[in-house]
Amino acid sequence: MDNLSFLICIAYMIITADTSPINSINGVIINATVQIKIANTTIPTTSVPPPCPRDFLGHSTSCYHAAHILATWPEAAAYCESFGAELATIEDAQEQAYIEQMLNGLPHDKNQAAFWLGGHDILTEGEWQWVISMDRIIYTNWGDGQPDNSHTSEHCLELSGQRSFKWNDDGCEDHHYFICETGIIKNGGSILGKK
Ligand SMILES: [Ca+2]
Ligand SMILES: [Ca+2]
Ligand SMILES: [Ca+2]
Repeated sequence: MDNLSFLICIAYMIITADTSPINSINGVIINATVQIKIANTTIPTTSVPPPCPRDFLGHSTSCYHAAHILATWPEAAAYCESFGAELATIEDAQEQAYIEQMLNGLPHDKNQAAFWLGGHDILTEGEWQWVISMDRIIYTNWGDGQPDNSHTSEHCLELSGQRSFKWNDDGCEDHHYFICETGIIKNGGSILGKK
């Protein structure tokens, strides 16, 4: 490289350097982040999403799949289990918010659609539990007036698009979309966060 080329190269590196944030003490630059462009390619610095099975989206330690299939609640549960997953469990407000965000990014008719979750009160009316773990449901996000056990026959839990994704109890034999959940994939292929 001749001297002229060398100077042009140095000038290019200075021009393309992103030196913020910069802290300066007595003229000495510290804590400067420098991003050098190589052949118009910027080295990616974004975080990597959690590793999930194909067609699942990751958040925290779980992966989710919103199935664009209409099924009864038992059919939906069986479908999820066939992929090593379960009907989704929403256990806190953060998980609820993530699932709402995910559904808003999908092409379902969200004003009409409902999505089965893994909750039910089949065993004892009014005692809601998650189907796989059998844990009592602690966090809830019921819509106004729900659960109402309409016609004394609503024992399965859905996210209701008509209710801005709040929860509703519905008849388990109704046909809705559904959400499957499974743990993220650890190195070696095993599932983290699930029994
Ligand atoms: Ca969950
Ligand atoms: Ca019920
Ligand atoms: Ca209801």
